Amino acid sequence: MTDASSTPAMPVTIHRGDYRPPEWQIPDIALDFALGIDATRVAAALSVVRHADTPVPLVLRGDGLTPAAVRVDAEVWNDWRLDGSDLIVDLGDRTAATVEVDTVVDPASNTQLSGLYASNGMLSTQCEAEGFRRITFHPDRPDVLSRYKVRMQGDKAKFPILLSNGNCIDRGEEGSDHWALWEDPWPKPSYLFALVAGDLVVNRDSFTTMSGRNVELGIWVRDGDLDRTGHAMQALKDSMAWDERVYGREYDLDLFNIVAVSDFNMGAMENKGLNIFNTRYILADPDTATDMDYDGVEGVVAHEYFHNWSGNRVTCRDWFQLSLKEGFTVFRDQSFSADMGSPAVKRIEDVRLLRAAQFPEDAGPLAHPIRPDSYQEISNFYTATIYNKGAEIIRMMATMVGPDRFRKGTDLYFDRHDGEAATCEDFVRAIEDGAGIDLTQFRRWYEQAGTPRVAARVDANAATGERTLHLAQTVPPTPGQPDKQPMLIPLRIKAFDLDGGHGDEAERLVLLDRAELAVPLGPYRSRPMLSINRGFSAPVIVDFAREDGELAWLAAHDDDPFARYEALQQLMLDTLVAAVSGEARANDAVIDAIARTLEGAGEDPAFAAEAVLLPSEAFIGDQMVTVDPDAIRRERLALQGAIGTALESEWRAILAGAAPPAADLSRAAKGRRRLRGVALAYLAATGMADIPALAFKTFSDADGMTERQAALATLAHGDSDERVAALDIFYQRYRDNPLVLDKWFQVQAWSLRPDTVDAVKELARHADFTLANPNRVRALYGALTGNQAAFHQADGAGYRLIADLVIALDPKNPQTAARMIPPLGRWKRFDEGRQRLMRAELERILAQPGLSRDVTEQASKSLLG
Ligand code: B3K
Ligand code: ZN
Repeated sequence: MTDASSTPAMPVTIHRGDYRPPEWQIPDIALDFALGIDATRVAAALSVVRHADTPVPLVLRGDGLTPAAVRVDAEVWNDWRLDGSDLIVDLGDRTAATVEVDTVVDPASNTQLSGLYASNGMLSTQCEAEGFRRITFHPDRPDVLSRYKVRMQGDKAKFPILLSNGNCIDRGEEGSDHWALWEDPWPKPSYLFALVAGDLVVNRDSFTTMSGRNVELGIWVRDGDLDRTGHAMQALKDSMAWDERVYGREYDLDLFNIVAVSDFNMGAMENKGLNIFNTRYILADPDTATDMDYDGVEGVVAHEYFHNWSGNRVTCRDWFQLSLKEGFTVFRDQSFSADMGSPAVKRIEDVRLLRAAQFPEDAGPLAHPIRPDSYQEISNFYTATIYNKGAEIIRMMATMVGPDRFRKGTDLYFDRHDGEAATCEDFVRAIEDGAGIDLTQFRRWYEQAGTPRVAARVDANAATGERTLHLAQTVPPTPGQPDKQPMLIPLRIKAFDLDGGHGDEAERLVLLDRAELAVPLGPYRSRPMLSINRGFSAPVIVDFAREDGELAWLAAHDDDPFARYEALQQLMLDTLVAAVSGEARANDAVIDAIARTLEGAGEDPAFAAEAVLLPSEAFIGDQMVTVDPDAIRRERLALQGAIGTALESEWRAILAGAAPPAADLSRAAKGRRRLRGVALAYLAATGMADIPALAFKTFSDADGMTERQAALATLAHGDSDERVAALDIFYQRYRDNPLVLDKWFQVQAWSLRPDTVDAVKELARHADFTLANPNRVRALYGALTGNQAAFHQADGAGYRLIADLVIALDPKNPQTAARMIPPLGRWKRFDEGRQRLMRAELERILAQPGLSRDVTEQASKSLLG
């Protein structure tokens, strides 16, 4: 297998409107693997059935494969040819046949981590979206569903454990080899195929389903990692119970296996009955994982488990429908995590992620609707838009109909489409029919890209005191979509009456379904306190001119915690944007609001910690016409320092008590640790002389990773001897633990120090840095692109570093290389000097010979702006 063979010179654009049903279906597949790290022989037998009315050849997609032999109905067959990398088999006028194709793949040299690859001496697969064609010739499209029987044979010592989808129905030995036969009774698309062979140990448990069936659960890891799998196992059992309770969905096999792999392009993969995970989302113990890592494990285990219904039992007709499974499954995992912890904090985290990752995507050259109309490389569409905006679209439907009717809709969806490859339209129609709602206009969320803006204003009839809320929406132009239609935007609002007059204090759901809408609020003696888009009921930007004191009032009194958070954030944002624009503005209102939030922190410290965090540098930049990264950094640090100084005693009091024991993972303990991290960061921004020693003490005293990492990150921003000592101690202690070593790279790339770009350049030459591991690449370079002032250093050194990375990584791992490009594509938002430098780097990338389709698509679209 040569990686270059998957690199066409001219990328072809695939259009959603060109969908045609498959001409051949494959009800059954038998695969026989003779396993080897450098050479695995794959014998595939496809039982094909023609669905086209007239004779058509069978087209089997391949990527880097050569057929070693082709047989049809057990006879050697010569009526085949290669068309590019695809195998075309002429079957004459047959309507059914068994087509056998033998291939050989080289897992050791598969650095793309797509298809069958070797990682740490074990073999594993990643087939979504189009990796199966790197293992054997196949239509490799999600609307071809088959029952799989998989035989695998290999050296007992090298591959003691042999796993695939479904149930193991037979096994045996042959000399130094052993073999296993797996059968998956559920028809599935090729992207859900999985195989793992290696030296693994298992954490076993079981789950009894709601109908009383016993399911054997296994989490497979490398020797030595077993004692870090407990949290993932608990999360799995919690997910299984939750999906039964909330969606009525029961697991459907006797076995559910998860394997953790250290080299993995994404977070995890929902292969039927055999989920494969990035170790990052399985392994956790208090010494090595932060509370946030624990939450990540729980959320991703749930996400992949939930795919068993939303994705596997009902799959996607084509890849344009990706959000059908991803948006819905993200919504399901978000709801699960909210139920397991704090709904308010979870909502804040999800909205923060949406604003950090999706809003910029929607506002830039790579903007696309949650159901895209075209793509060149589908791997580039595993985006925040498909996933996170997709989840918001599902959430809006749920908000509009309420939980009971939503459940009727999803029941109908699963009933109607079980065993099928469905479309987003199928989902919307099931919600319409099951929940009883007309979603005609709502469908525009699937069609139109861009984040809608809603301008809101309240006026009064002087004679009657009657107040009216005026709403006006605009959807910005995006690539290929210059003109937009009005969306259906559900806004939860409440107008508080501060003056004791008759007011409408009940929350209501306003459906903004046209360009402009006037909503009567009722009579109020004074201007009502408007709380709008409560709970972030719609993924939009609301522009509402506030009078002095309003945001502070809402931050203190709104009965929706998300709205309290939002008001305090807006107050901070207004203050920061004014400062960056050179307007003098007092910090008192922000400081008072934070003080008040801290007073109530005892009840919900996690909420308080979230609420008092300053908006990120990137989010401040998103509010500006031209982003000034240096001024944003300066003013944000200045405000942080001012808050640190003004509330010094409060922060010190938070830190004075002992930290909760690291093994205490209760909501309260996690919240207190989070607040302590925030307190330390505020104090550090003051520049007070004793802070490095205090941070170092926190670092040294820490009995777990949450406190240790927070203290290390704080020290990493500064210039103290303690910084050098802590980084060294951390490195020596964890140099053999790859996931923790990632943190060591990451905190240095996150540093607010002026020399961070140079430090990253240096770290890339560190003996422990490697381009072969996507986690390590993201830890160093991904952290740099998230460090706004460093990445956008005025001399362009940050841009150059990322472009150099993309160029070096593309021949090895195009998927991960392409994911580093979008930050360079935001050039339009910056000053002319930076624009020129960013574009020059995109041009330099595009000038490289033999670029992958992945990088070509992302870089060329990014250059267009
Ligand atoms: N469905 C996988 C994504 C795999 C994509 C690979 N290019 C992970 C998930 O969303 O659950
Ligand atoms: Zn998913």
